[in-house]
Amino acid sequence: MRSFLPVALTLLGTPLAAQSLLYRSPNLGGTWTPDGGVVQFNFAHRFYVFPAPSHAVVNYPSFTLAAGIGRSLAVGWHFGTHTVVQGALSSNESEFYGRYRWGAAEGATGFAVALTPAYNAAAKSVDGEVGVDWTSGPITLEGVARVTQKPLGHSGGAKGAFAGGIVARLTEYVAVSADVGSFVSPTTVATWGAAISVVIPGSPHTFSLQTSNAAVNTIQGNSRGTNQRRYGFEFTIPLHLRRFSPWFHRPEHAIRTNQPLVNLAAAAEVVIEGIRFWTDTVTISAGQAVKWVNRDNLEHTVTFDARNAARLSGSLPPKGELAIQFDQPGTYAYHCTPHPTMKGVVVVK
Ligand SMILES: [Cu+2]
Repeated sequence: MRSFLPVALTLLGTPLAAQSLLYRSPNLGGTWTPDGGVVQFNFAHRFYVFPAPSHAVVNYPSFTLAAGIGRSLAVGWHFGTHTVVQGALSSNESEFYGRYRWGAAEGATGFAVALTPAYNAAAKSVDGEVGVDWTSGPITLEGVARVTQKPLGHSGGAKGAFAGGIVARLTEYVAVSADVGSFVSPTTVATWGAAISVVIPGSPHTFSLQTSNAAVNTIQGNSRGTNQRRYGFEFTIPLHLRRFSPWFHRPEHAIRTNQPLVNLAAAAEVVIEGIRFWTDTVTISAGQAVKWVNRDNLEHTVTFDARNAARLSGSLPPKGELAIQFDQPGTYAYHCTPHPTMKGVVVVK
């Protein structure tokens, strides 16, 4: 069926740069939600080396799996191992959470607030977190307030916890971060953490080297200090479900290619630089293509507002290009998903 379905050609297509360790410290879950249609997998591994003579190593792997639902909403699962706390039924800790985020997109200047209700299956506890972060230039400040109904290892009922952190981006690719936190209780050990994080160039992945006295990534685990100095790393992996769409759709719905657009001359070009589309409106004829050229070291998207144009949308890797051919006359408004203030219009005559 050719009716509306134009041809979208993506050059150097990669998944969106999603959740980034350059905007949060190691023991704060952050306020991030993946974009709709993106599944985020973050793997963190910390270990502790016992002093001499044993030098035994204890490993504390944990992961986060989260899916974006529409805008600013996510559901996820935190899983941590070796939660050795008195009263725990298992040495593993699972937390299921939802999150709603208001405010600026991750990495954009301004405030963001996230509400994260959760259920900790190991503690059989209803937990929650309110997180706030503020980003300006190279600095992000973070603060969270947490409440846990039944903290692991404590018999005294519900407890609150507070934590704060700071991230300083030294370059586009490298950041250092630190945080502290604690349950509101004189008998618990405060948490601390520090990390150096990097963007892996040309990829949507970020990686950090960390040291902390906390083990796992749940609301409770992020609040629970130990007397061990642990070391480790975290790796973030966004998975764009659209990548897999050819498995579910017939190929004529969208043709994507990594080949250069040799024969498809773009009738209009839109430059992206400084988190801005430099041409607001371009006008072409049906059958012609528009090319977007990304001069930023950031990933951007051309995401069409209208639902029936959604399949035209695409993403541009840092310094990448995207060309989209329009078969049908119409007015196509679009924006950039990570930077919603970036807007433009394609008019097809
Ligand atoms: Cu953008």
